[in-house]
Amino acid sequence: MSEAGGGRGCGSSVPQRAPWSLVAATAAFCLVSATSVWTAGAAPMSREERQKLGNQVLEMFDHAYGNYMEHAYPADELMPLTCRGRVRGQEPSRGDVDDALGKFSLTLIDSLDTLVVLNKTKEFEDAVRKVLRDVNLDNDVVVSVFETNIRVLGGLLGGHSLAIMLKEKGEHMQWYNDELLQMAKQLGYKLLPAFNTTSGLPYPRINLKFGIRKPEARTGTETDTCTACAGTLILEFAALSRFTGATIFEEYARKALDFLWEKRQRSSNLVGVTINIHTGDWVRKDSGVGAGIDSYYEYLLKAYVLLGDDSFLERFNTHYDAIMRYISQPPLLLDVHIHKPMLNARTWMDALLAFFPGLQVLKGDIRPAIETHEMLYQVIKKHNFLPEAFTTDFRVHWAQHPLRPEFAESTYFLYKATGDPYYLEVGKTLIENLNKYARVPCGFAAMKDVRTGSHEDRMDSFFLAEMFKYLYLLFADKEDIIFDIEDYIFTTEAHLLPLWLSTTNQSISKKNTTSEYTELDDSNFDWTCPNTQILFPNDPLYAQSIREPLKNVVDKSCPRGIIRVREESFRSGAKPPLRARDFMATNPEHLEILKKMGVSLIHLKDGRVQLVQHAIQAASSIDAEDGLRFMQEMIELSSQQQKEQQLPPRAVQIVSHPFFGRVVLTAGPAQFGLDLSKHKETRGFVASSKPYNGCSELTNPEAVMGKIALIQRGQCMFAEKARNIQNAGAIGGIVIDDNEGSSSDTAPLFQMAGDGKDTDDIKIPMLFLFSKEGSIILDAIREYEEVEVLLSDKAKDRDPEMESEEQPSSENDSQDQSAEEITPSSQEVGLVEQESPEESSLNSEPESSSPADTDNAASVSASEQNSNPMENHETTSLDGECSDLDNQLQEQSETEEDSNPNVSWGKKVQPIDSILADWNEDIEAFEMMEKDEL
Ligand code: DMJ
Repeated sequence: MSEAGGGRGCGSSVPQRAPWSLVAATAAFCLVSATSVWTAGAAPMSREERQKLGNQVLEMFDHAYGNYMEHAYPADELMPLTCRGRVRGQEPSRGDVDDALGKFSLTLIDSLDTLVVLNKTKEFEDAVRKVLRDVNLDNDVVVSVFETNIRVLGGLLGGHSLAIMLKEKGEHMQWYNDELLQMAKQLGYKLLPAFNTTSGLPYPRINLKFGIRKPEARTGTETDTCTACAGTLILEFAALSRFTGATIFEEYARKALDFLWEKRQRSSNLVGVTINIHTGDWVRKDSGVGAGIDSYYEYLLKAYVLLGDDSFLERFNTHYDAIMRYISQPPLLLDVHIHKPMLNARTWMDALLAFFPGLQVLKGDIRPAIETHEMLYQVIKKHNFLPEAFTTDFRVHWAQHPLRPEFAESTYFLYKATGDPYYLEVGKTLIENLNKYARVPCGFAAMKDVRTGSHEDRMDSFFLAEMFKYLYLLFADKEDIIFDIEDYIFTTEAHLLPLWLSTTNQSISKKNTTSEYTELDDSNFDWTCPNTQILFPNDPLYAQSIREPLKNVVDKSCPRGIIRVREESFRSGAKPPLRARDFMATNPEHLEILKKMGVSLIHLKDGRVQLVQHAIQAASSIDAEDGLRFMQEMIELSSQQQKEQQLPPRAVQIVSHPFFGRVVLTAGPAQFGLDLSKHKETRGFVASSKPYNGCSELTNPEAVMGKIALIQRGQCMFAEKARNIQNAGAIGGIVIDDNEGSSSDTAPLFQMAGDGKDTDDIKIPMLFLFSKEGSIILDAIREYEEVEVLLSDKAKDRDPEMESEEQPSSENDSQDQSAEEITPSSQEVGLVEQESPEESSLNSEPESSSPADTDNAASVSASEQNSNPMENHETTSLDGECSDLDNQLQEQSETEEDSNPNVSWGKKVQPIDSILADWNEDIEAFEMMEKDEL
């Protein structure tokens, strides 16, 4: 890594124009490169081992790319479970996630520059020819502007950048004549109508053929977009302008960025998650570094690196200062409200924020990068992958994992910055987990649920664009790559843009920009690079010493809910405010506190209690603010509690040849029969029952005896089906949905309810599969006749034993187990089989609002019997006591706040009027956030 960039652009003396061709874009923006000789800490990894791992990455890429090309191309993506292409319109809609698919061979375009990084020049040459021959950018499809920009425009530009590099080298691509660039330009013009708003912020979607407003376009009525959606264009658009000389692209992207900057919340310097593209009002006022905002920050810093424009660095530093002041609570990064940045907006983090340590490396702020990365790694070690969201006490909040690359990206940057072989070991674990849990015969499948290990029929294009690049580069030496990676910058989709663009066609920069830049004083640069002075060059144990105290942070974590505690409570020796998780409706002291906060407690006839806050009745504005937070926490805890009352999903794993456990299907549980979470899995061959609906005595008992019976949904109660197959001697049952095309990808998990009577007589396990997952088993029977499956609460490792035909079936222990009684949860209202009039009606509890709500009041109901909501939380992930470290962390964060003279917000006494004015907005924003996310 070049050291030339070390220190450039740091501190308050912002350079006029950095000689970026000297800068290693990978990680050296503010860093001094680490020594490659490691003397202590994690053992160094030999060159052979690194080569072996690099080769493994190449083989994995071949498996993913080869299967896409063979079974899916020219479709946008591979469906690795059913081994075919995902063509939009031909599969059930998955909502927004499908907006990335424009019938333009997305995965091929997204993979172009990965082929060159992985030294597959011949394949690259073939791929470029295919793109030029087959890809049509004029389809009548509505696509996301953001996704099309980062994946397709970025993919074409990355491909072009490396095509001209190869051509110049004189060996490959000699025929190439900027054709990819011409396609990129064509696409750029197709995206421009999206910017036709008074604000200059783009519409979130566009029809590739008809643009925005035409009746045929079927889009253009949206009012909101996410901040990242509007703020992640500058790298691709500026590169397109500078490559082609057509200035309009860079101008439009700059205008959108200028507008976002103008709209930042001026007292906190934070931005919200979504913004109205016409008025510029913040629609969602929560703010973090993950979903919805992430790459806006990334592009400000990288735009400075690529374009050398000081204003981008100034903006980035201003935001970064705010992030470190409010959002960063090391090792956590927690969303806050833009107007009240000392208030946490939620108690969980999303997986997208895993890119942030990488960005911090690029900035040169290594310590928090190491801390957050270490925390994320421990979450990964616990669940094999990073769940889409996890709570502050590291429980799974959203269990999916679509093979996201962000953590690998940060690992790569941290390795480049520290040279610490620990990060190579981290990369090795990522490789192992991908092969062990996500690899299927036809590619790599996203995880539907990291807890069960079940799969989703999905392999996103970013997996090829990013994951393999970062993993390969992690283990590669300079000579393993056919060009100098440090001459390029990575876009958010890991596409490569050459740094020499900074000096090409630069006359367009700043033209038509609307923003006035305020003078920024030195305090804006507090977080800019000072850490380089205390970094590791002379201390090879630096990174390890930061990680060490965090090594048990996940395992030893205690539920903490919202961890930030307002400083003045401690300074004055007063008790910290009452947290929703601690609240006991029977504790007189708590009731007194509620009263002070303007919260009244209403006892409902059905035994529940309802909380209503009238801020105006609070004893002071501080108490009113505490009341607001208490109510928000209560709402969040209630919804979390509801979630946890759901039965978790189960897994059906096909273990016979040729699957050997590699295909794991998401299955819905039953509220009766053997509870697979409490007992050993059930393993057996499958057989279809006759009649297939299982609604009467089976006519083929000999076929299902000792096997797992397949039954179709419908025509009678689930429990009746279970009894019929049990009487015929089946050891388990799988009910397959009769709604053709239904899939766990698109429908919420289904729990099979009992029949309203006693179901203790049902001893066998019963699981539910949607039609698409069910047809994977039915197809397997057609093809291989004998199909053996494992029913469990979590997929088992595919160890070699599974591949052995001799493997004895797990004993079916259904006979000696009594069925578990399951209390119906509110979530079941929409999920139980609707087939019987006898079905018991289920209450939704707790309710989230009261008809008594008035303008200035919010309410939440909670069960009195259950007045401490945390008592119901699962504790399996908690190892008993809080570690000292945890307390230390909390104390540390409190002390840091105490001693930080900049943190004065919390001390301000806000007038009651202003609290009231913000009140409705907060509740609305919170409700919207909940709606969007749940
Ligand atoms: C990628 O498409 C990009 O990295 C984007 O910025 C957000 N995340 C996905 C992968 O997770």
